[in-house]
Amino acid sequence: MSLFLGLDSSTQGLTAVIISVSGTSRGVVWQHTINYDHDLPEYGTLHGVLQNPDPRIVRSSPAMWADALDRMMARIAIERSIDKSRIAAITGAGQQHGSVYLSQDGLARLAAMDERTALAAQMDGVFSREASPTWMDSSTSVECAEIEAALGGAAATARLTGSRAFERFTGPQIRKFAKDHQGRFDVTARVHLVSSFLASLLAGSDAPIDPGDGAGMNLMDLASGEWSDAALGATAIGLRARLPRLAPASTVIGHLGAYWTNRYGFSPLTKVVAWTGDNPSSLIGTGLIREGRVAISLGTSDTIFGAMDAPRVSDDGAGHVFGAPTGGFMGITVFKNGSLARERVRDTYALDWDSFSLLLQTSPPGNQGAMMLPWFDPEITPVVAEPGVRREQLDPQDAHANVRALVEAQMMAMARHSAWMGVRVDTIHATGGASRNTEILQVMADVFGARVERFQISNSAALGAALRAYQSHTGSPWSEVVAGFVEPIAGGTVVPISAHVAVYDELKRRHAALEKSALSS
Ligand code: ADP
Ligand code: XUL
Repeated sequence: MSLFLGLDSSTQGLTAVIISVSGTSRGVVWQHTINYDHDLPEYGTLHGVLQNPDPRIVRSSPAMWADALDRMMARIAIERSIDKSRIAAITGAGQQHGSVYLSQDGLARLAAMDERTALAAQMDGVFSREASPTWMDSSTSVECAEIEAALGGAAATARLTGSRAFERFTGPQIRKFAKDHQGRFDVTARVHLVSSFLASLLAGSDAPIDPGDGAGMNLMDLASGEWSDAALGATAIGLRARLPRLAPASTVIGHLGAYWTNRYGFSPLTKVVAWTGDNPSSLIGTGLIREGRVAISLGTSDTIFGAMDAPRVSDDGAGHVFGAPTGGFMGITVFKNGSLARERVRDTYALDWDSFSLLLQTSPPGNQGAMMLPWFDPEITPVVAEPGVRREQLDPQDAHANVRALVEAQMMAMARHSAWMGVRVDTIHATGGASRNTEILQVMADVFGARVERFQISNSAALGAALRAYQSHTGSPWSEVVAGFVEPIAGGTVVPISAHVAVYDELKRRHAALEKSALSS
């Protein structure tokens, strides 16, 4: 029997999933989440990020991400039900696009962490930038325009890197840092992603970036999977020397470093596999190893994604094409006003999730014409730089109508802005924290006219990581890897109601018109 550990360093916390595989007998044996706000209050985050008066600037603490990893490993080490010596391989997933800036000393110290002292106490001088930009940051519009101009426009940038320049993508973020803080950039020896930084800590060496997370940087040539000279040149002078190498997600980058084996008694034979981004990892964790179906993740961000045989880049600039851990590609469209927007509406009317669901259940599909554009924060899809909620025939005091207007708007935006992927959606794999909410999934089923399936493990990014660790260790075919782990919950499927589907077919046209008029004003 072998164990495989998958980690997910996401916006609001770090989750671990351990799977056990012994012949045909397999299952999830342990899972645990560390929440940044509650469990590591000393870093002062709210929803995992640092507060800033400018809503476009959203950063977090790389020291906190490292500290959480240390605490998770400490927790696993004392867990009686887990035989640590049987953990054959570990890998993980990180929130995408976020970047970690290491000093020369910090880069050297990756291989020399002192096992007598907790990791958190060894972070002084490791970073050349103390606060890391996250995927929620939207402060780099100027740099996006500069990069696209240098690469021949938005469409040319998308053809080269898989996406036009997006504010949260790592390249524009690096460019802004290099322009605004040239001195700090000069003393930066390495720019890692959240994923490759944590992989480096585990392996005690400088880890590569995989094509799944690499494609979220506007720096990688999507077709070749190599750094693009043109994109690097458009971003910052001297960048190539500051980036780690690119390598497939299945690469074994080494074994657990001495810090972990000496401090906590993990086995020095445990392999560390390259990490990837949370969405590519969720592709595996929702079982989407072939083109044909999509998954919707209702996490901090709402995302809709699916495997792609060939990299068909979005014409309207809405979505992204990333590398998939299987070696192919994936299409994805991302929305920032996901769970936190739902929480805002829930809290405005003093609801809890049960009463939120009840209001959804007892209000009519189509909401009698009342609609919302829920841009509480700057939005990624469509791009909305100045946040502001729009209400159409919607009384702000009416809790019932606002709850339904929000969820309907989120689902209609997802359906409309994912059409570029060219996948005929008949089944959706739902994941993420809000996927446990059946009433939200009913609106999803009705808006898409598709069945929605749920799975036992709603943290598909951490499960996907555990499955990737297993695949990399054994070289087994993907269909064999996901079998038995990513099976729909019996009785958990939500089916579309045809009368409602017809209502939304019409409402999607009105939603498109409302969105267009809001964007043009
Ligand atoms: P991430 O991995 O992006 O940090 P998760 O996938 O763990 O996020 O999702 C967390 C979110 O799930 C919370 O912010 C919360 O809003 C949402 N959530 C949890 N339970 C429910 C529920 N019953 N109904 C709707 N949303 C929920
Ligand atoms: C993907 C994106 C988000 C983050 C959330 O492009 O920005 O889904 O990965 O962790």
